[in-house]
Amino acid sequence: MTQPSEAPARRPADAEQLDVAIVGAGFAGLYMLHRLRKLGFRTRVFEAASDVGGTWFWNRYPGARCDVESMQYSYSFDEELQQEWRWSERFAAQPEILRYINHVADRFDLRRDVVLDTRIASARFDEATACWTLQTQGGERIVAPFCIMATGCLSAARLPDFPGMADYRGKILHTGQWPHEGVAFDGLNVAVVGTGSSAIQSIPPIAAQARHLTVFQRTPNFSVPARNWAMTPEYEERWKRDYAALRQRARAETRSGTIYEFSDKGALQVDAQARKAEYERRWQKGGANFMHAFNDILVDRQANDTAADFVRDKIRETVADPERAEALLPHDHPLGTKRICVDTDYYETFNRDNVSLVDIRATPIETLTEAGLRVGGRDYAFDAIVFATGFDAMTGALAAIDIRGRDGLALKQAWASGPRTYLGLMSEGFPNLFTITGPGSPSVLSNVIVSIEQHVDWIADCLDHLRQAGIRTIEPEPEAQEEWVAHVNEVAHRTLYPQANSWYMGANIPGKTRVFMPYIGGVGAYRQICEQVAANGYRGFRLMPAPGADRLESLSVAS
Ligand code: N01
Repeated sequence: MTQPSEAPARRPADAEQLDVAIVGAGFAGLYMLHRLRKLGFRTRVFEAASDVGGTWFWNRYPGARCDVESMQYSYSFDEELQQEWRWSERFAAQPEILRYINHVADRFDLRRDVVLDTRIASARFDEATACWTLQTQGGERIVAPFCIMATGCLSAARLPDFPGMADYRGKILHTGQWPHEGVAFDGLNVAVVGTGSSAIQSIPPIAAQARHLTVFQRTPNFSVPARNWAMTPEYEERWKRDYAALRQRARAETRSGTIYEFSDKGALQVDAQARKAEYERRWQKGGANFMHAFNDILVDRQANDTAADFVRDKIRETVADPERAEALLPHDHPLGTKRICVDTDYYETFNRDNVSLVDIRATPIETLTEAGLRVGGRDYAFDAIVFATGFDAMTGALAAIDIRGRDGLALKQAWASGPRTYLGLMSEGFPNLFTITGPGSPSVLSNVIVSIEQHVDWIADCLDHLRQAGIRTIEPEPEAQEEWVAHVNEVAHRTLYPQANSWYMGANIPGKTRVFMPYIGGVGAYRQICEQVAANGYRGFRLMPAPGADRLESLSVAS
């Protein structure tokens, strides 16, 4: 393990000039910095938090853990790194992933170009100079011809705006902004609002600590057991022996960028007994591998029903009180069309004496009160309320920055009826502004590190090409963008996904346009499309040459 190296970068001097400004120091921003620095670009990363880590810096709630296996949820860009790092569990917990990110930051000496505690408030494109000016919340300015948003898809935590929020005297917590000093729930009467992945992970450990835990559920969710285990030398060795080839397989041959045990059969191609046996086998092995028991679970409603029925039966078997089990059964969406949850003892927790479940589907939370909250005229008192209410996904972190492109066009305005991008990488009207894992790319439907690496590599190669070709601006052609948006939508509607009121659809945010945001075509196919676009002279992008020598100044190669 490397020692923490450099102190974080100094604060930006006013109107600091860079070649490329990167926003966000999570997995995406750090790798982007690494690539661009190697190419000789003057680059810095601006990060709102007090340290690197992105989502894994903020989501420190009890039980926070990745549901992609750690041997796969890690960078692949450096063979030595992937050989030397040792994961302690099949599914790594948040502290270990954060240690890993810090290790990477130190090992590649990235910190000296990461400016911490610096929230970017606005980004404006100036047509005359073809430069972006970023302004920090503190008023400092950074000027660069290129700007890369590595702001994450699940980073704008969302607290519902219940009346009375300010009146409540207890502790308000959000899973996505967990206090760094931790929270001791011992002896406390606690509420958790929400039953998504964050809630499903945090409910068991909170219940184990609190005097009493009340879960407020609006929509029951499907969850499969993680069956986490301590890493074995054999399993680790199996991956490391063949790491490069396995990573390549995940990148090129899978939809989700993760190697699972895939099936070439549809659920209805086998008889009921064989189907059940297959679900049972996967249930016992644990993890999202369950979703791959048959190849049509996410495209055929009847196939999906067989898997959903299996999980509902498991819930009935696990939860002792039949009425409570019934209340926990998901019925309103096909299995997996809201992200499948992966848990440790979630359903079992509802057998504890100190856990209650309140259904707020028909009677929503009316208000917070001084002592707690009110539902259906009944007052509940709590020492702490944990909001596991999710994120303004995919667009929220971008919308939080006042981004203005050509002619002062606001990104929020351009995306008012849903995000419009070409390949999820750029948006028309916003030249030289890239988004890593932006809407319209596989991003949240994939092992996100695979998608991050692909985008970072594509953007780095693109910037290198632009520099060599003397190109001043790059921007999608309107027709290419329209076609891509239509394609993203069309592919999504070949699946069951749009049937759920999910955050993929923007449905969790009141007033947000409902459109399926990520690209569901799969990381392998998507990678090929991106590569072909680049190989064909960045087909679908408008590349404008620099007038005279200006370009050489604005895209200097650091010596
Ligand atoms: O958020 P969510 P999350 N009143 O939006 C409820 C990733 N992740 O933080 O379904 C009452 O899924 C809401 O109810 P409903 C993963 O991709 C990964 O849990 O909208 N309830 C829902 O139950 C995941 O999908 C990992 O009716 C309200 C919950 O709050 C994504 O992050 C771990 C409400 C929000 O669920 C987001 O997960 C954690 C209101 N006003 C997260 N508003 C792993 O890798 C919202 N809810 C394991």
